[in-house]
Amino acid sequence: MRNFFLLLPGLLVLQPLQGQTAAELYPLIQNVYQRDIRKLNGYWSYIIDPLETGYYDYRRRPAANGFFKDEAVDNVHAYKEYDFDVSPRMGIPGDWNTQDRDLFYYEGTVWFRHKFHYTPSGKKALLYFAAVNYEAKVYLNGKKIGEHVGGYTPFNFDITDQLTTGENTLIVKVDNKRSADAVPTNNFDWFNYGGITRDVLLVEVPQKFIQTYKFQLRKGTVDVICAQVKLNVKEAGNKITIEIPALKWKKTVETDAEGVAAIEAKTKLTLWSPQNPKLYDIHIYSTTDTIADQIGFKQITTRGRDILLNGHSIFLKGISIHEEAAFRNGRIYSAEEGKILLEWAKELGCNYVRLAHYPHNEQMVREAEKMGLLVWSEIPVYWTIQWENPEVYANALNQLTEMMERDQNRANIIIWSIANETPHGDARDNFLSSLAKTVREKDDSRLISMAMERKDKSSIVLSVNDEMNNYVDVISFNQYVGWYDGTNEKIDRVKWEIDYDKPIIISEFGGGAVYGLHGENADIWTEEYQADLYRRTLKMIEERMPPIAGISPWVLKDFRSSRRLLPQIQDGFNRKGVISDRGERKKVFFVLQEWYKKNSIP
Ligand code: GCB
Repeated sequence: MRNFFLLLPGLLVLQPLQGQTAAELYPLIQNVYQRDIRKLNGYWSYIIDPLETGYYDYRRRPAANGFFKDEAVDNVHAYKEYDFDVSPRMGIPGDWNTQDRDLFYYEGTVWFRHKFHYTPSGKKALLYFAAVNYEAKVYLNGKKIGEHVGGYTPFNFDITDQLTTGENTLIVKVDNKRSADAVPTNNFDWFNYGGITRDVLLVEVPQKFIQTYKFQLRKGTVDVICAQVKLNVKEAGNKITIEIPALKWKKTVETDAEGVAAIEAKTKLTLWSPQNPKLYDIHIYSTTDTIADQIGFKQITTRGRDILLNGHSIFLKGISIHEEAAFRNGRIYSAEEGKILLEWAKELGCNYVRLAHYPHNEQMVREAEKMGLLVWSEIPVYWTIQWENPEVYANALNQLTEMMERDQNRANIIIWSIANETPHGDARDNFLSSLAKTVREKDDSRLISMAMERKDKSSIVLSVNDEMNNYVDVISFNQYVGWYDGTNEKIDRVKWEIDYDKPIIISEFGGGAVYGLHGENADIWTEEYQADLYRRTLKMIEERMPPIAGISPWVLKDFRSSRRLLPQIQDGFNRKGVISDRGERKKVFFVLQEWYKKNSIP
C-alpha cells in the first residue's frame, strides 16, 4: 500500500494526498458471487514458517529465491530446505488454529500453495480473496502479484497476464502476527484466527466489464431510485441498460468519460423492512457484460431521539454477534454456518444484529438481508489504536472503504460503525472524525455511529459525553453496570443523564455465565446471575433511562478469547453469550426473548 500524507508542523493531517488505497490500486469487483467464478477452495499445502525463512535471507533481507518460487528440485543433490509436495494440507477457506493443533495459539507466517489448471478463454481473470487474516502476500507462478493488509475485507488482483496455460501455482504468505500499529492493534477480546479464512475465487470477466454498481434511494425520498454503474474502463459512450422487471423499469444510458453511467428515476416501490424484506431482481447489461443482483430499497433517517425506517420510528431489538461458528468455535467458513447464528437471532426475536467488531463475510450480510435483519457493520478500530500514525489511519481507511464498497447495495445495513470503545482525546477525535467524514462523503444514505464508552457524572449518575457526538448520527455506548461496574443491585440504583438530542443505542451490556452452572441470583458466573442482570437492565431501560432507540446486548454466543483465562469457568472463552459455545440456550436467552416479544417501546 502506498500512501502519502500531508505533514504540517505540529499538525498531522490524516488524509491521503495522492496515494491510493489498496482498493483503488485493484478496484473491487461488485457482487463477485454472481460472476463467472471458479472456487479455488480445497485442501492446500502449507508450511509453518515462524522465522519467515521463506521470505528473508540470513541477513534478513528479502530473499530472491523464497518459498514463493516453489522451485523444482530435479536431482537428489540440489539444495532446498522446504517442499510443498510433501507438506501437510488444510481446508481453505478456514482458520489454521482449529485445523492443526500445533497452530492453535500460533501467530506468525504460514505459506500456502495451491495448484490449478487454466485454459485461456480470452477473458480477463481476477483473483479474489474474500478475506485473509491478517497480511497476505500473493504470488503466482513465482512472481508477486500483490499484497493486502487487514483481516476481514476482500481484495482482488488482475492476473490475466500472469496466468499460464495448463498448471498454475498460487502461493500465499499469510501472517497473523499482532502488532501495536495494526488495525486491530495487538490487544483485542476475540480470537486471532489466522489464515485464508474466506473464499478464494478465480473470476472471469469480459475485457470490458461492469466493475461496480450502486443502487440507492435519493436522499430525502422513498420513490426515487439513483443507480450508478461503473465499467472497468474510463471510456465515454458505452451503453448501459438497467432493468428491474417487477417495476417495469428499463433504462439505457451512456457512460461518461469516467466509464460511469448514472440514472435517476421516480417509481412506485415496496420498501425493504424487517416485516417485508422485499428484494427486487435487477439486471445490468453493457454491450459486453451482464450482471444480476437482488436489491432492496429503504430509507433510514433520524428525528430527535428516534431512528426512522421508511419514515416510521423503529426500536432496534438486537444482539451482538462475532463471526465464530456455532458448535465448532472457529472462524465461519460457509454461508450455512452464518445462517445458524442469524436464525438464533431471529429466534430471540431480533430485527437487528450488530456484526461486531469487524466486517463479517458477505453471505452473512446477504442472508441477514433476506431474513429481515437490520445490520450494524463495523471496522476493527478497537480500543487503543495508534491515533497519530498515518499508516494506521491509511489502513483503517482502507478497511472502511473495502467494507463499504463490498456491501454498498445491501438494504439491511443501516449503520456504519467506525470504532469500538476508544479513549477520548484530540488525536482520536482527529482520526475518527476524518473517518466519519469519509463515510459521509461516500454514503449519505445510512447512519454513522461508533460504540462509545460512558463518561459518568458521578458513580451513580451515568452519562455519555464524547466529542465524537458531533460527527455521528447515533449515540451508541457499551455499558456494564452489574458486571465490570458493581453487582446487579447497582443496576437498580443508577440514574442516567444523556443530554444529546440524537438517537441512543446501548451497543453492549451483559455479563458472563457458564451454561449449566446454577445458584442464587447473586452468584457470579451462574445462569441466574446473568439472567438477573438482564432483567434489571431491561427494567432500567424501560423505567429509568431517557428513551432509547435500540439495544444489542453482548453477545449471542460464547466466543473464544485469549484474554479469558479463568480455569473451569472461562477456559479461553468469553462467557457473555446468551447461548453457550456448544449451542445451549442459557436462561438469559429466554429473558431477552420474552422482553423482545412484549417490548412495546415504539
Ligand atoms: C466490550 C468490548 C467487547 C468485549 C466485551 C467484554 O466492551 O467491546 O469486545 O468482548 O466488552 O466482554 O468485556
